[in-house]
Amino acid sequence: MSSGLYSMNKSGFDQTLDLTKVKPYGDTMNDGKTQLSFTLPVPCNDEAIEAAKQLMRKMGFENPQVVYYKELTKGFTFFNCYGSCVHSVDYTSIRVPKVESTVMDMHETDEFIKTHIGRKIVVIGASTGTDAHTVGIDAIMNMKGYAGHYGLERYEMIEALNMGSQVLNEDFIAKAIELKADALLVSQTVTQKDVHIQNLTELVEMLEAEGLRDKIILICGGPRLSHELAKELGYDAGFSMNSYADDVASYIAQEMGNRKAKG
Ligand code: B12
Repeated sequence: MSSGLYSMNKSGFDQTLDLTKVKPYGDTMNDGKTQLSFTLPVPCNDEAIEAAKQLMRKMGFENPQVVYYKELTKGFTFFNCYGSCVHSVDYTSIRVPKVESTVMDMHETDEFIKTHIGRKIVVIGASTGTDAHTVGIDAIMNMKGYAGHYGLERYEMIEALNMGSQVLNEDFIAKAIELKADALLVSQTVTQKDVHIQNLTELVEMLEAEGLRDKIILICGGPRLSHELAKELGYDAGFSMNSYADDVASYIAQEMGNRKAKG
């Protein structure tokens, strides 16, 4: 290991990490090496390969290489390519809005709820609108949990109801009223044609019309969502990939505690 590094130094490879000019890392620092894949709506031939390379140069990649290509169907060709990215970003200037809460495990959250709320809290979740993806919301709510994190159904101090997928916003709100929900969890996986924005915005508007928006902690999640987008759309918090029940349960408990403290 150390002799490898030594020889790399001797061979003159760039080892400088400048966080104000970060670019992809392939074999050596700052080589910009990137893999990307895309499909072109052209027949699978030599001209298609050349078109893919020209596009990559226009995208800012030097030394474009097509390492795999295949006809998807007549008139469409799929490519896997490598190239060296000429651009860089200033990592030091990046600030991403995040959910501000301390992540606790299930037992800590249950204790927190007992101490600070003094009753079980009601959480209802669903994948709303036309969205048929259930795995994300199940990962958060299911008793068995996901990736070693127990879901909300397992929490002693949370009454959790998972309504499943393709739940209409009307039905979601009706259930929230019936069960006096403290928090609503919306999962949106499909973002094609911005359908998630429509669904998520409609729910906020309907909750406002019912006079419920301020009384409920409203949370959305999904692989293409972010806390920043969630806030823009009128949600209290948004969670994305690699989030677990612990994250959202901690947030709900602490947010309810904060609201209670403020009166
Ligand atoms: C399984 C799957 C399906 C299954 C769903 C079965 C089911 N019961 O869920 C079926 C086959 C039905 C399906 C259908 C479709 N699918 Co699909 N599907 C997938 C796939 C392969 C996996 C999704 C998944 O389960 N991920 C695992 C879970 C655990 O991850 P997750 O959802 O990100 O959840 C985590 C976080 O995001 C977060 N989270 C999620 N929700 C919430 C909610 C809250 C409140 C919180 C706090 C956190 C949170 O926590 C979770 C755990 O960390 C993805 C591709 C992929 N590999 O991701 C495509 C994918 C999501 N599908 C896609 C598409 C396009 C479709 C269809 C439109 C295809 C079609 N033309 O018919 C249909 C849509 C049907 C519909 N009406 O919704 C696209 C979406 C593209 C986009 N950005 O819009 C993807 C990305 C595939 C692709 N590359 O094109 N699909």
